[in-house]
Amino acid sequence: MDIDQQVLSRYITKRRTAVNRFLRAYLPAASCNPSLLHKAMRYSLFAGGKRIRPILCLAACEAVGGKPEIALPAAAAIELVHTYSLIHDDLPAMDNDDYRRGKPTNHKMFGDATAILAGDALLTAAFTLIAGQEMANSVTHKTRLSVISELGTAAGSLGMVGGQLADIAHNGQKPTFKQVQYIHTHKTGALIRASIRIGALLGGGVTEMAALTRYGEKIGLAFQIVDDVLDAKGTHNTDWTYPGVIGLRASEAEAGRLYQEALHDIKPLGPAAEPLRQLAAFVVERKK
Ligand code: GRG
Repeated sequence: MDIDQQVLSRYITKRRTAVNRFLRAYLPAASCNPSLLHKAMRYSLFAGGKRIRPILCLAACEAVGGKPEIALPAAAAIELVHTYSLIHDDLPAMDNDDYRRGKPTNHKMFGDATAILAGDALLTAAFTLIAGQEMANSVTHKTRLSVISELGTAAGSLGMVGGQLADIAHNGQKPTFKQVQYIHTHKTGALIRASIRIGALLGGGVTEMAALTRYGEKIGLAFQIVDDVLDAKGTHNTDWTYPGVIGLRASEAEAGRLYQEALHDIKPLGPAAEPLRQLAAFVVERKK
């Protein structure tokens, strides 16, 4: 893969810093009442996530000729939704994980009830952010409504939450390829697809939207397949994963094929889409 590690790493660091700075300023301080809740929200939000979804959002905005600053609040909102999903996913009633982002999970630190509420508050903060002052001067009401609709649909029962339910509801049955594909495209893919579409919307993209949507779908699925492959090389149970149903080698090949197709999809966008090309390579080549 033609990936310039130094350029990409600088790009990612710059965008990640902008997202983190925005989020630090936006979220109520840990001392703000109710302090326990704000502490818990900030604990998971600043535990060291890669920020890949907001960075993809900013890159999609650039790819259609928009200034990334326009998309920054929405990109930050996407990270709020993502962090909520991780907190809830780690709960005893779901995956029951002790560690996330290299640190004890939210419920291990603050207890189940506070973790549920921290997740709830992060999810609602995402929509308050998009509807609030942060985007009022730079984005029309109509576009903001479209962003809210994209994010709500991707996060909800027809997207991430629906995929999560399918993932936890299978109770030891043997998976079919179609079932695993549904889980991946919904649980993980929907929010990544929305990150791209929201960035493109805010950048003023119209004719590019279909191509970017296809790119987002392929990169979203590739992201989860790579995650499965990394897990399969570790000690995780692989039953309901791509390696579990089609094998490790075929999963790696499938991620590579999706990457190539995603590049093909955005070929007409020219040099402005170079960050998206590099980020696609980052998604399929990452080691964590
Ligand atoms: C509980 C509503 C609800 C949804 C959960 C995203 C999700 C749906 C669950 C997380 C569990 C998981 C491992 C999902 C696969 C997607 C994935 C690899 C998430 C981790 O995303 P990264 O790698 O994490 O971007 P960081 O920490 O870098 O943000």
